[in-house]
Amino acid sequence: MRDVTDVHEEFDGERLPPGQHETSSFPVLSKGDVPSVPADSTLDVWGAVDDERSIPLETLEALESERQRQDFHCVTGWSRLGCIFRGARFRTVADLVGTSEDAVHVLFHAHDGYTTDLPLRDCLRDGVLLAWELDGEALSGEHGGPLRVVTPHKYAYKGAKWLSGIEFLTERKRGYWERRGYSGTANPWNEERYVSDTAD
Ligand SMILES: Nc1nc2c(c(=O)[nH]1)N[C@H]1C(S)=C(S)[C@@H](COP(=O)(O)O)O[C@H]1N2
Ligand SMILES: [Mo]
Repeated sequence: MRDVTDVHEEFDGERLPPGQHETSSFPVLSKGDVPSVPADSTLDVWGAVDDERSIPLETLEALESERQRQDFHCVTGWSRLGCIFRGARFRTVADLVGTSEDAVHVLFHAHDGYTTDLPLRDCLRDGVLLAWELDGEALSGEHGGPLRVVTPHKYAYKGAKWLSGIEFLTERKRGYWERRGYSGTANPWNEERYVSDTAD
């Protein structure tokens, strides 16, 4: 198992980022109800890629996967330390479709209409997983099953639950919360919560 709970060292911070408190439960935070995700759903990948694809979830789960220990920081102030996720790395999927030379940004799409965006380089890190397992069990619906993104180096709104698509972009498009004033960069150790905290 890969342990990425040391990611705070890269940002010269403590394991618990400033202004966060630790919770042992795993709260659920969604903008609406849990959407129904069809059993035969696919992960659609399009935009600035060589090979646009609709990947059946069972194909995705047959790719090389990894178990990781990660911390999870919600922008509203709670952190759950030491979550064990299993999933495929974002990078594995990027390699599968081949990213165009001018791809610089990514917009994640979800079955509840949620979107969130990140620079491509932030998505290619080891810790960014398309996850289907949490703490040894299939990811529950409320936590984003069957497939969600986790981004341990960012506030958790960067991790789309009920992932339906990945759009590769040549320039930034903003996601759901990013259009409503949340930080584009979302670094928990710099407390980049709202746009006024950051450059963008
Ligand atoms: N599709 C979707 N993904 C989402 C959200 C959402 O509303 N819809 N909320 C985000 C927010 S703000 C957080 S903190 C985490 C919460 O994940 P959890 O409910 O598993 O704790 O999911 C993120 N991903
Ligand atoms: Mo959040």
